[in-house]
Amino acid sequence: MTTIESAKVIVCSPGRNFVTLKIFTEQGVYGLGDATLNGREKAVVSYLEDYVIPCLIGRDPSRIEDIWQYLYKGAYWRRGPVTMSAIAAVDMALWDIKGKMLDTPVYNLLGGKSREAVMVYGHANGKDIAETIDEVGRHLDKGYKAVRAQSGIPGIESTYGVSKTKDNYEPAVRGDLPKESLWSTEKYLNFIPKLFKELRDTYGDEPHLLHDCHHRLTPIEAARLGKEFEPYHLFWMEDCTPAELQESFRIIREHTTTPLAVGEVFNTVWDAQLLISEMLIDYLRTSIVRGGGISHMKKIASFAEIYHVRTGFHGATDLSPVTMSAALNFDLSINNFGIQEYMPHNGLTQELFPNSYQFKDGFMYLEEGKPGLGVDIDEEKASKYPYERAYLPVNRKEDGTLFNW
Ligand code: CS2
Ligand code: MG
Repeated sequence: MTTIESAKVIVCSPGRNFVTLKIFTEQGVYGLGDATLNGREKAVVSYLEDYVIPCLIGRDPSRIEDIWQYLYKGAYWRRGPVTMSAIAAVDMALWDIKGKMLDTPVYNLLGGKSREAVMVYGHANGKDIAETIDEVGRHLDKGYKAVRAQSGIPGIESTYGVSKTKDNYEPAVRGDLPKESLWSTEKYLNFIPKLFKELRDTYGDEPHLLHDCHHRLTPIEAARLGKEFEPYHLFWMEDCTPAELQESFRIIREHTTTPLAVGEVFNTVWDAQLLISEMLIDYLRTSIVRGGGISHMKKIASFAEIYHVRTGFHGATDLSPVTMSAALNFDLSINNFGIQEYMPHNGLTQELFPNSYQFKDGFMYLEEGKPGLGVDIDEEKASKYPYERAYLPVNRKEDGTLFNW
């Protein structure tokens, strides 16, 4: 029997913070897990170092399910993004070890490939409609079949998803306190359908177009927007309303056929149980790093499959290449795969996290036969980029009311 000999947490910041768990077996095989929680990274570091790692030493790393249950039920205080990100990191690392010990990619342990490649969507954003249209065109020229479009809103100084520079949008801002922004739902609702009319007029019906409302509408406002989007048949309208109240999606569903995606902030099946079982959504966004790892996400995806709900994993740059590698192994294998978000990490991050995936013509490919997750971390290089606290922004309505960011 092999045992877990040690484990450590590596925190690095190649442009943004990442938290990586590395678990070592006595045989010298190690596994990696992503534990990055944007804006609250150190909380997960402590949860792992102070509470979880001591419980792992000496355990059999092949007992992935038992260790998952031990960390979930054994904590007494269940669920939540910190707890479930820590459990996810352990779970990813143990699947990585299992694949390496069996000399096979993790997708083979999950039932093998159901497809050769994974359709991804890119992020196009611009300060106004014209710039956003150009950015969508640039992504289509790169071969993307699916593009998310986010635009600046006239009369609002800055909004979610629109970056000043043209590289990918990174919302976490280094500094002593969160940046505050102002928001107007009225200005947004009166404007955003125009963007998608122009996009369809410009690029026709073929490209998959997506949009992220980022938790900012009430259910009836989301119903209105979904209806106004219908002529432009979006691939999905994401996070259209805060989803703690799962039954609120019944109102949206009654009014519109625009497909709904939700769940990047969820962390267990219980956050989505009613949304899935009442078919109130079409895509579940919960990622491997947020949703308790491969083991728990496999259970959620199987539950979702019964109700025609497909996966649409979150894949912003605040999920490390370890999560992307785990996600692609998962995406390749399950039947009810929908789409994978893909925001390319910067070159330095790619250097610190050597990986086996490659974008080509709108799809992501995993290098054949790489055992485990197919990703590594260059600890020596990572040590040169220490953690710097960064906060996600805080959002207020124009009258000062604290609102959803
Ligand atoms: C967004 C993210 O990618 C998405 O759909 O919702 O940009 C999200 O705002 C960040 O991941 C938060 O850290
Ligand atoms: Mg989102």
